[in-house]
Order: sequence, then C-alpha cells, then structure tokens
Amino acid sequence: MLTLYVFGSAFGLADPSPFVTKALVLLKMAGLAYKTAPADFKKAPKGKFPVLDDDGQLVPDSTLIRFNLEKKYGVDFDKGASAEAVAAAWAFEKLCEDHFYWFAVHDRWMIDENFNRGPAKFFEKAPALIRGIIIAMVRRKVRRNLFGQGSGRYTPEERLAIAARGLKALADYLGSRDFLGGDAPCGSDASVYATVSGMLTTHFTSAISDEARKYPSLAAYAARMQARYFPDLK
Ligand SMILES: N[C@@H](CCC(=O)N[C@@H](CS)C(=O)NCC(=O)O)C(=O)O
Repeated sequence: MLTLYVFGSAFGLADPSPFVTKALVLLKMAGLAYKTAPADFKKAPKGKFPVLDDDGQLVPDSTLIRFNLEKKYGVDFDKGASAEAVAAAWAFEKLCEDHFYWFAVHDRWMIDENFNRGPAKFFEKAPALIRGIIIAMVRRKVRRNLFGQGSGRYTPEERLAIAARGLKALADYLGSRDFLGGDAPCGSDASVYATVSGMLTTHFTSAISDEARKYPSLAAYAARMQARYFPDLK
C-alpha cells in the first residue's frame, strides 16, 4: 500500500509544496494506486515533506520517492523521451527545486501580504494565545534559511533579475515543445510543473510571479499538465 503524506490542496494548487505536488504527479504518472494522508512530522525521517509510506517503509524526499518507484516498481518515467531532452529536463528540474523554490519561499514567507494569505493559514490550529509567538519563531527560521541558502541576501531587484533569466530560459525551451520530455511528459515535468504552477497562481503577488506571467509558453505548459494530472483543480 502506498500512502503519500501531503499538506493538502490550497491556494489554487494541488499542494502548497511543489515537492509534494511533484510526488503526486509522479504517482499519477506511474499509474500506481495510492492514497494520501495529512503530513505528520513524526512520520518525516528528514523533517520535510513529501514522505511516501511504501508498505511500512518511509521514503522521504521527492527525488528519493521517484528513485524508489523506479527501482521497486520498474517505472520508467522517461520512456520515449530522447536522452538529450531528459538531460535538459533534469537540469530544469533542479533549477526549479534548488533555485526558483527559494525565491518562492521568499515571496510567500517574507512579503507580509502573501504570508497572511498563504503560510499564515498553516498556523490556524495553534492555540490563539501563543499563535503570534509561534509564527514569529517560524518566520525567523525561514528568514535564516533564506540567508544561509543565499536568496535572502539579494535585494528584490537582484532576485528579480536572476529569476527573470531562468524564467526566460525555461519559457524559451518550452516554447517549442509541449512538455520537457517532448510530445509526452517525462519525470522532470512533475517537478517543473509543480514549480511553474506555484509561480503562476494568482493567490500570491510578487514581481517574480508577474515576470513568469509574461510568458504564454509557461501558462500553456502549466495548463497542459494540469489538464492531464489535476483536471478537477479549480
Ligand atoms: N528535497 C526535498 C525538499 C522538501 C521540502 O523542502 N519540503 C518542505 C515543504 S515545500 C517542508 O516540508 N518543509 C518543512 C520544514 O522545513 O519544516 C524534496 O525533494 O522532497
């Protein structure tokens, strides 16, 4: 039995976490039966989500979940795609996960308006009396992480200029193909779709999201992936 621990659909997205969304898409691509359960930090070996419970074995990390599905179930996520497309797709996947992701964290957690519309909701179950303290502590931790990773050291203008270059690269690449894999999605489409949809959601406002919205190829790509994997998502 496969159970994926998730945060749950929110903000017009399959999941607020692009890594959880990626794992959901990978499970759908694999065509395996699975269920979802609410994220439970006691079940998170690395303290992060997604986590897949595969018959009692806890597999943390979206990429390790992919490797597990490949190894244990013989899934070939890149079937039919050229080696060149798969190579470029992998590079774009990691551009999304190790680069764009942090800009999104910044924009959702550090811009008050976005925080109040988004991540603040995660704390609604905390006791009202100490909610403000918990929120301040967690936001401080996120700010420290952003500084350590480096994204938090840029000015807004610098962050936008760097993000814009990456968005142009991705939009140009997707301008001439339906999916990173070519005519059909490959494994990395799970991750890139998760990131692009997170940038395009109108739930949040930021200069980087505005930049992403300038590219019709990104919107068309996200719509194609959503129609395939989350047709019921509004
Ligand atoms: N490399 C991990 C990253 C997962 C990750 O950063 N998950 C975030 C949500 S987007 C998380 O669970 N954060 C909880 C925390 O840091 O306390 C993966 O690919 O799954």
